[in-house]
Amino acid sequence: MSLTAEERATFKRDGVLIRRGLVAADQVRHAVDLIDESYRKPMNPGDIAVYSQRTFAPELGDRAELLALYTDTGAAELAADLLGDADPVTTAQIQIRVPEGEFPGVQPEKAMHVDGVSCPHLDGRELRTFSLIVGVVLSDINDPTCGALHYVPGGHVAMARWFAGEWSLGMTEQVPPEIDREQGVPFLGLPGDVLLMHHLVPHAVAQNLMPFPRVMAYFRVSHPDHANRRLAALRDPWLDYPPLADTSAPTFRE
Ligand SMILES: O=C(O)CCC(=O)C(=O)O
Repeated sequence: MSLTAEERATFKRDGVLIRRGLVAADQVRHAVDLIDESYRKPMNPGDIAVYSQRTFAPELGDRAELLALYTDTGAAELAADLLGDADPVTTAQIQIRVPEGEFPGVQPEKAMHVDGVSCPHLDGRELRTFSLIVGVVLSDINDPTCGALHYVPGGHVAMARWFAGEWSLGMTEQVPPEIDREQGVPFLGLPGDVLLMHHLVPHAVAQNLMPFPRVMAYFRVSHPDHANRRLAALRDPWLDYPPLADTSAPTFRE
């Protein structure tokens, strides 16, 4: 499976690409059944904050049914197509937005950020970056108020400029003020839809005002050289994307 020329251009411009229905219904069902079983166990509201920063159902992170959402659906091929080459992915992250009505005040909105930089729960000098995030929708996300991910199209270019010119390691700001003020575009979709998002695209996550959980599985994908050049990859959005590096880069909202 590979990307079309139009998809490449979209990814280059927006930093985001969406493939609807990439994951087959039975693959979705196997994953949902597993997560559902774990979610039904009594949950301590105090743990939800920790799960929201790391992963829900940490015991399921290496389960074949979850990893297959990335490895056996064509998503891994699309990632390799963007990056030229990619390290194998060995864990799945489950992110659930719990219904606000059931767990009031426990899971506030997540502010605009890029993953792995200036994380509030980590040492500010520690980078836990990667190249590409792949998100698989596992519940109906038809309404932004059900805890949708909101992303800033083209924000990867603005973030690279900020990282290169104004940011320094150890700063607590996660994004510049103009990005912090953005509402972002809600990523809406149905189970089986897949999002491929550049590591520098800023995103926020809304509270879930619906009565059912919003469930996503995420896979963090790295170019094999990423770990040796984390800082440089924050400042050059195409360093980890050799197949895309030779075409001209758009500027934010050009
Ligand atoms: O819950 C989500 O959809 C995304 C979570 C997120 O932004 C993160 O884990 O960094």
